[in-house]
Amino acid sequence: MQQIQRKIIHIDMDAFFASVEQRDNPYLRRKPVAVGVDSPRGVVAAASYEARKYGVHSALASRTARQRCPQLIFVKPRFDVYKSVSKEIMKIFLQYTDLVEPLSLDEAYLDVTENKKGMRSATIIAKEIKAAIKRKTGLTASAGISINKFLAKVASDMNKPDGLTVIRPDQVKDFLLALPIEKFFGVGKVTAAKMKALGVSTGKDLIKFEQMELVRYFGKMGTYFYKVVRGEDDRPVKSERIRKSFGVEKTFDEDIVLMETLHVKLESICEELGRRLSKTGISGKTVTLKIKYFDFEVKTRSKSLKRFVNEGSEVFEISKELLLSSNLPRKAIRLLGVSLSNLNTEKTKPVSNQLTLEF
Ligand code: DCP
Ligand code: CA
Ligand code: CA
Repeated sequence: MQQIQRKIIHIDMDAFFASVEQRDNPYLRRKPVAVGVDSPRGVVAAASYEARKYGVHSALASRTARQRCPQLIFVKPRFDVYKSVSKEIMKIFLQYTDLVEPLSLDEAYLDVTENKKGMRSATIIAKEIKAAIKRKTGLTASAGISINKFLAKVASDMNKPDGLTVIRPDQVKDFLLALPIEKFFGVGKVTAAKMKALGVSTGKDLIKFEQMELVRYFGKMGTYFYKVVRGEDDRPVKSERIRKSFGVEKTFDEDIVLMETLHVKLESICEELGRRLSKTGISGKTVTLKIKYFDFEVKTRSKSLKRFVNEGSEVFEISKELLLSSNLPRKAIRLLGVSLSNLNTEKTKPVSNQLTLEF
């Protein structure tokens, strides 16, 4: 069966928080700016491109940033403004397709294979989107265009700022062979060191490994590496609009770091969910925990069960486990949400497509 070739765009705003500050305060333009707090324990959230020349970047200690660039100007973050810019760009994306998957405030995947304007060129769509972002917000974004999420994301990062990078189907193979291993999404410092120890520094080295070997070295990620280096990544763009779920979420008055406090909040969210479930008679097989951090990054973790659950206490036990997932960022949390999906209200599949045995 031939699969249709998808057209995926990844859009990411340039130096997002810092660019918003430079837009709103002309004094900051063309100067090294760090968004963050200049206190002994503070860190840089975002650095303007002028500041990056000095080695100042996100997550760097403010103190170190100041040492690297003495004339660095610190600006306090204004999350409300970033959030409203984010809403504006999401609105632009939705003019082209409903298949929009935001990854954080400043970036999203779009599947434009079928689009609302009947346009054939994803490159022209990306150009129009960049122009609309500039017109509506005064800011620049970088776009990556390719056949899957992995390649689109790598592409958007290649010609920042104000970049537009296309990896066409006929270029995919050569592109991946030449790609440095650090650029493979999911390769952090630890994995990069492991790869180097195995003699892997580009896609060309990676593609020589059998899937089994990669799984032995990298666990589940091994399968992912085996596939993406071959240009295979069939993860769909998941829009929020078509999700069928039932949930409760709560934004806190103050961001929370302490695990004990988070447990208390989580329990009350689950109790509320349990009350609503028993009122409506709804139950579900999948529990999803949603976490929004202080910087509006959103992560979700899910667990699927073989049976339906509808009790708050049971949902609490599962979501508590999910909250402890080891690969979640450890930073202040602004919102927790718990939802159930795979609901008992969904239609079950008709039995007619069962295998019938011929005699
Ligand atoms: N952010 C943060 N803390 C981090 C990383 C990012 O608060 N450790 C915030 C500030 C950024 C925004 O999220 O402006 C977007 O993050 P990106 O990683 O996309 O970085 P930038 O948009 O700042 O720069 P780039 O042009 O490289 O995308
Ligand atoms: Ca960005
Ligand atoms: Ca981003």
